[in-house]
Amino acid sequence: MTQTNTQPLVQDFMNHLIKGDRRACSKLATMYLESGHAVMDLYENIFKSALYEVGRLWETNKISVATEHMATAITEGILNELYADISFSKPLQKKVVVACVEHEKHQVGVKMVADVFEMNGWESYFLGTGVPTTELIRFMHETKPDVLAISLSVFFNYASFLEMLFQIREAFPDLLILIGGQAFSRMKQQQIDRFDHVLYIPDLYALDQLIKSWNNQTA
Ligand code: B12
Repeated sequence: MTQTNTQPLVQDFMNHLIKGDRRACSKLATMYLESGHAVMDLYENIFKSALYEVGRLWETNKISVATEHMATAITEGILNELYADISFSKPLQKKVVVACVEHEKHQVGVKMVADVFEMNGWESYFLGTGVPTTELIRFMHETKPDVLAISLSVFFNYASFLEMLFQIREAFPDLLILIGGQAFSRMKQQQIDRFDHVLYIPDLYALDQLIKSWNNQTA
C-alpha cells in the first residue's frame, strides 16, 4: 500500500457529500480501496474526517441542517454498500451488541464499530439509535453477548448514559462494556475508570487492536 496524503481526498469526498453527489462519493470510496487501503482506513481517514468537517460547516452556518442530513445519509448508504466487500475473518463464537445511548441520534461511528467486530470474526448485532434501555436489556437476555458496545456523541445525553449503565449493571453485573464517541473524548481517564468493567475506546484502530488481542488469547 502506498502512503497517501488523505487531505485532498477528504476535501473531495466532503464536496461531493454536500453537493449530494452520491455516485461521486461511492466512486471515490471504491478507488481508495482499490489503491490498497483497508476499509478501516476509509472509515477513519475519509468518512470520519469528512463528516467532522461537515459538522464544522454546519456549526458555522455554512451549510444547512438539510445538507448535513444528506451528507450523513450518503455516507451511511456507502457503509451499507461496502458491507458486501468487507473481508471477514473466520467466524468465532463471540457476540457483541452495538447500540447508542438512549436519546442519542448519532449512529454512523458506532455502525463502523459493528463492522470492525465483524471483520474480526465476531457476530455483531447493530441496534443503532432509539432503542429504550429496557428493550436493549431484553434483547441482551436473548442474545447473551460477550461484550456490549455503546456510543455517546453529545454530552447533554450523559445523564442518559449513567442511567443506562445503572440499569445494564443491575441486569449484567460483570459484562464488559466498551464505550466510545465524541462525548467521552475530552473526559479525564479517572472519570471513566470509576466504572467497573467499562473501557473507553477512542477509535477503530484501538478497537481493532483490542479485538485482535482477545482473539489471540482464545485461539
Ligand atoms: C451527522 C450528525 C448529526 C445527525 C446524525 C444522524 C445519524 N444518522 O447518525 C443528526 C442530524 C441527527 C444530528 C443531530 C444532532 N447533533 Co450532530 N452531528 C453530526 C455530525 C456532522 C457527524 C456525526 C458523525 O457521523 N461523525 C463521524 C463518525 C464516524 O465519528 P464519531 O461519531 O466520532 O465515531 C468515531 C469515534 O468517536 C468512535 N466511536 C463512536 N462511538 C463509539 C462506540 C464505541 C463502543 C467505540 C469503541 C468507538 C466509538 O468510532 C468512530 C470511528 O473512529 C457531527 C460532527 C462530528 N464532529 O462528528 C455532529 C455533532 C456530533 N452533532 C452535534 C450536535 C450538537 C447535535 C445536536 C444537539 C444538534 C441540535 N441542536 O439538534 C443534535 C443531537 C441529537 C441527539 N439527541 O443526539 C455536535 C456534538 C457536540 C458535543 N459533543 O456535544 C457535533 C460534534 C457537531 C458540532 N461540531 O457541534 N447530528
